[in-house]
Amino acid sequence: MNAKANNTQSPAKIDKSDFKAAVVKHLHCTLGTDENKANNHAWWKATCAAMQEHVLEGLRKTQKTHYLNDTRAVHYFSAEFLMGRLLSNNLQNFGLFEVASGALKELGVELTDIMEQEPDMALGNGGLGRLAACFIDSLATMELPAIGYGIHYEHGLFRQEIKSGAQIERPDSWRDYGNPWEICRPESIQEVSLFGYVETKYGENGRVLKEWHPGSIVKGVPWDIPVVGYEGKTVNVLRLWQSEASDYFNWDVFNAGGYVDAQRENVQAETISKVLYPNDETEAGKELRLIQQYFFCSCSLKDIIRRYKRAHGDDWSRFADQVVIQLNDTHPAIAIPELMRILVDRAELDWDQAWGICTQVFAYTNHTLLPEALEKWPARMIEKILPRHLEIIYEINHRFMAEVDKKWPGDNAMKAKLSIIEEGHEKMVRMGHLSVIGSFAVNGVAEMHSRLVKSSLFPEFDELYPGKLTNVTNGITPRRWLKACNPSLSKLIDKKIGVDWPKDLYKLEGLAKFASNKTFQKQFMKVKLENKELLAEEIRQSLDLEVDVNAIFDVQIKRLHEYKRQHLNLLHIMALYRRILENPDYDMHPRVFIFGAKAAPGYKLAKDIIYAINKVADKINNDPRVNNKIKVVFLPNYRVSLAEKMIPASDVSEQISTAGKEASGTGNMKLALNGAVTIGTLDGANVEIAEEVGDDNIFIFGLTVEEVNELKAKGYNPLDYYYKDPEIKAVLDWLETDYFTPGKPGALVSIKQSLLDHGDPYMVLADYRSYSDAQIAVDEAYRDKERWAEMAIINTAKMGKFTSDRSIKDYVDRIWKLSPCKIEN
Ligand code: CJB
Repeated sequence: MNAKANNTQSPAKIDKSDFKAAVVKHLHCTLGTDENKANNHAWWKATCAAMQEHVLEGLRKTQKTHYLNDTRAVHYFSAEFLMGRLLSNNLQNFGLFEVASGALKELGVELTDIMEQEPDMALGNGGLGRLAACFIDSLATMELPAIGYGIHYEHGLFRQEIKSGAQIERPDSWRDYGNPWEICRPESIQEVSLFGYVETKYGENGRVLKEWHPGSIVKGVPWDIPVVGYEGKTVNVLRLWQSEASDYFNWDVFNAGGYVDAQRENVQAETISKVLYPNDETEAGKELRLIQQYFFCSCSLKDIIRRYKRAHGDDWSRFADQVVIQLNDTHPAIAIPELMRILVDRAELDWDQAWGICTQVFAYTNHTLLPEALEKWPARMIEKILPRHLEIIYEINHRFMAEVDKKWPGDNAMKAKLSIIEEGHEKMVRMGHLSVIGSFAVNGVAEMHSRLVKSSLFPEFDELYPGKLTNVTNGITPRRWLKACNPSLSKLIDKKIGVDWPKDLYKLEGLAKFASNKTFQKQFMKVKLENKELLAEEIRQSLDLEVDVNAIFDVQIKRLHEYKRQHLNLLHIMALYRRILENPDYDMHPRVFIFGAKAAPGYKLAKDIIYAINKVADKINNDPRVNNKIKVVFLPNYRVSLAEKMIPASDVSEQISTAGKEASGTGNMKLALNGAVTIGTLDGANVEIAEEVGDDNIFIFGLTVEEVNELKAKGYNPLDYYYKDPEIKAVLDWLETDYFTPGKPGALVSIKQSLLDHGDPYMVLADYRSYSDAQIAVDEAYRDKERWAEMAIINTAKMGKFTSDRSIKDYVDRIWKLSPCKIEN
């Protein structure tokens, strides 16, 4: 064995033989197998273990340096982190991808094959969770002291299977055979209290003291996932909490007299971190979900305070200098009353002093305007689970109401509107209001969204707290979303403009001057074709379906939601099919429409749309009259690792949400970065993408936010469009027949009903014709090969703004006020 394999030399010095020796060592010593017996899974684990040596050394150095420098750090609280796979990412970030690939080749193993063994870490639903993952990548890359805090779900987002066209949910078991990256830290276990009652006591000077006697105590066990920055200098950590039964039984409550009920209410401790709630955007209102939120916030705050006290003892005066906590949506908003409880009840600070600290520590990101996604909890539920927190929330609100009265004296309607408590037949706690009141900064996630947060969601808060509401446009990490997922394009870019772009994405601008260069166009489109061939192979494997790589690959990948309007795409596909049936010479460039989407298990219409896409696909793909002009592909189990294969192969990016509904979108950025041209509405970050690439390099259609609002105010009637536009009528009527579902007439009718009988809430029909026209423009543009290549290149070249490094810089400058901390090798 190579002696160097045992030490922790700098990754920059690792060569093929070192890496080979380390992998073999782990095959033998960690996995108890050998080169002849090992299957791909064992090779994958041994390769991860070889990498993890460097990862952990980087982590150790980073933590030591941060400790010695007593750095201010950001703590990113998020119920979701959609990490995907880590091997390729860690290899790339340490600059060891080629070394590992060569080493494994000499051992007779393909790195890309063994990478396929890694289960996705799917501890998130979609955009919000993936954003958190991109942000911690950028934080480490920019050498900023940061910790991600979340939940160590035993089961991440469900695995989707498609049976006879319909979505079936299967449990996700990402850790069944062990996860090579995570480290359990039993030395940092925390205890979390739940249920019980509050006792009021009187201390010295008549001070009111509150004592919470919990009915139940659970253990939070931390699991650390190292987060390797690009070039491997800083290795931060993602700390995820797993719930376990506490060894400690709360006799105190039991003895206090008949609190059997409290015991009955006791949730099974292990269920808390059992499963990720699979709803994207909507709130389930389930007790267990609130417990999950409180569980991870409480563990994380105690962890932060433990670390702070190690350096500062009981001196709270510097807490807000050292700690900033970013709340990823309202899911962790319960952290605000929890910190108040710790400061007032445990540390015995005055209320005002405690509130002063809180409101300098928390910042809140809003990710949606959809009313159903704005979290509210029944006050009675909070009272039962967290009785002391409800008291604190009432006290925060009481003092806040006094502020409102000062600003708008005697205006009770204003008080009712802004109150944290929504009065009604059931009192509800508005977590959005709590978050705005308890934070020093509130941001939306794209210019347009932030404008709407100010003007329509929280206008009075904007008046009350001028400057608190701001914008930070989302971004994506170019390390994963170009360098790692599209190696051929990355190499081409390296050759053209140098290798610095993954850390300074504005450098891509250097490609713009080659956009009309014929040779570069050919090279760029050759890479696209190769990527399309790879995806075609994936489609063959997954669905046993042949697709033509010379066709336009038109891709819509995102959660299934009415506002994202996958059904608009579907209606248009059906219309094209109809045009071809009516006129076999219908002139269009062949197109493959490719979808990837999971629907929340309880979201009936979303599941119906998946079913409809699959049924329409069956029919079209098997109809010889279509003559291969259209293929429809629904790739099951859309997830990060599948996105990494679809995005590099896309020609057209579908971003077709109703204007005003998509807060930002980040898939739009990933696709454009990889040279896909967007067909989209003026919604979310599409607006900023259009500004960057210019109107000639994007296909914008549909109503603007203002037009949507005007039409709604005027009284939108989808029937007007149904009767006026024969194509719309024909397509919707088609859904009612059994044409796509032989023997089952009406199986697709719920889509028609939602559009005609239920008022078409997302104005699909109002935008249909303009979408169809934009698609004709796409078709024409694609036929001009050079023009299309130019557009694709410009899209890649102009994505500099959308690196998550820029988002993080904006957070740092405007909100977090953090400084980088260099880690010496
Ligand atoms: N978003 O993924 C979610 N879940 C929610 O509950 C609310 C919003 C998405 O967040 C992304 C990251 O900010 C946005 O890009 C996306 O528009 C939004 O829907």
